[in-house]
Amino acid sequence: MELAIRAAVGQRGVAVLVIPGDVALKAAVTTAISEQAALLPKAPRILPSEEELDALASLLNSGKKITLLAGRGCAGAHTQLLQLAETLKAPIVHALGGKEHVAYDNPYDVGMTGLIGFSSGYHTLMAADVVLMLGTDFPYRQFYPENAKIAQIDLRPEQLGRRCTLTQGLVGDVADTLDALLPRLPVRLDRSHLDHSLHLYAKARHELDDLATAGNGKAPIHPQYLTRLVDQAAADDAIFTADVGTPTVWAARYLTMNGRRQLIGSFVHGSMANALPQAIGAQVAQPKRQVISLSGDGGFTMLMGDLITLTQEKLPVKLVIVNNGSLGFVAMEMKAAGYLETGVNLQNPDFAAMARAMGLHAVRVENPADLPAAVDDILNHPGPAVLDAVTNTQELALPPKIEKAQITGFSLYALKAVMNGRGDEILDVARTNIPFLR
Ligand SMILES: Cc1cc2nc3c(=O)[nH]c(=O)nc-3n(C[C@H](O)[C@H](O)[C@H](O)COP(=O)(O)OP(=O)(O)OC[C@H]3O[C@@H](n4cnc5c(N)ncnc54)[C@H](O)[C@@H]3O)c2cc1C
Ligand SMILES: Cc1ncc(C[n+]2csc(CCOP(=O)(O)OP(=O)(O)O)c2C)c(N)n1
Ligand SMILES: [Mg+2]
Repeated sequence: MELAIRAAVGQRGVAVLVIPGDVALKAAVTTAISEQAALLPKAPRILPSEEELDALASLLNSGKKITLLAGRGCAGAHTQLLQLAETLKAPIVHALGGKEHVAYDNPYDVGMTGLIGFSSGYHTLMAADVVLMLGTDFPYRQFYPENAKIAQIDLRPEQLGRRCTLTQGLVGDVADTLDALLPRLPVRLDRSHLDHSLHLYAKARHELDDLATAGNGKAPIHPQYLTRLVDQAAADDAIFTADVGTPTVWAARYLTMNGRRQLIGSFVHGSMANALPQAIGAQVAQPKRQVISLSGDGGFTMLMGDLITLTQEKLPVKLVIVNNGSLGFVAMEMKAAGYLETGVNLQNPDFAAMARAMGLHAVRVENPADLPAAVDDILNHPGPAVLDAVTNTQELALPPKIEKAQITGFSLYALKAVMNGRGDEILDVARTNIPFLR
């Protein structure tokens, strides 16, 4: 048991202890248990060598446009990260895993990059001549600049250079390594790359904010508006979980982090139906905190039986269903690849009525005008509660970088839709996506 505890905590992972049934039935031997300090030694300081730190300092000093790419490994390193950005006058782009640790109270934040990121995150990374990756395993190769020099700091050597070709790889803890690096860096004065990136970010943010409204006040509800309302009404230390699918997109773009909130998803494995079970786990672990599951209708219906767990275990999880009647993310991928979407429409029941029959408090909303009150009602309900929000089916979340192939694919989709007599749908798609295509 002690070995398993040390392995799990020390290696930041999972340890599996297998106990055969007959052993479990035997009387426990009374051997001494290790003292706390021996059971859980404090995490070691992991630092690159002096020569490597000097080499990194000179690489950074050689850069004209330095961009920092920050990920989940920046947890607990917010102060050092901001000091580094201030010293280098470098914008900070984040990977999704870094959102909760990086983006808050951060005057250097220029948003996320990647398919569902912000255009500013994409452009800021691509414009760099030197990139420093900090505690990130950002996976999408086509989003790394081809001609920049890239250095990476990671705790685990096997993570270095996994996603792009490196000029330098350093094994180290982000906070400790930056503490040792900062005294080696002269303060820069040139803010041009930073200011340009911040300008792009403000523009991208503004354009996304424009979509998070009640629109003309008529149904259907925009999922961006739903997420914005949930964000505004959620507790200061809420734990959010988001399903794989468009709920991940809305969470990445419209949830505000503050250093106390958390965002959990199946970001690495990308497995659907994660939000409800993750919310159950989070609520059991943190009974006093507000836990909000942003579920897709597809994801939710895959594990719908677990609603009973909420009533049975008296877990006050707030379940927000982004009910777009579709496996929306996959529909979008099909369209972008030039296929006419097939097999993605969902025939849903009234989820709120169903939840009420299972003993939960539940509200169904179809009209944007009813949404603010419904969100408040669900989030303030003392027990488990379900918000069934009927949202727009055609709310595409196009990538910030639209590849030529994808544009061709999009028109191929349109052509196929016309030939299939689904002209109305194309108009819907066009209308919803004009702001993205501008
Ligand atoms: C539908 C969907 C769409 C997605 N789209 C995007 C997208 O557009 N953009 C995006 O960014 N992601 C996206 N993701 C998530 C993506 O797949 C990755 O999971 C994510 O980018 C990884 O974030 P990360 O690098 O911060 O975290 P991780 O993958 O967890 O990497 C963290 C790294 O930090 C290291 N580390 C940990 N602690 C420390 C420490 N103290 N010091 C140093 N190193 C440390 C770890 O060894 C690891 O290598 C999407 C996921 C889904 C499901
Ligand atoms: C177990 C599993 N099956 C299939 C997929 C492929 N997939 C990714 S997102 C998605 C659709 C999700 O639909 P929904 O939960 O309704 O969310 P939406 O995108 O419509 O908001 C699918 C089928 C997956 N990631 N995991
Ligand atoms: Mg859906």
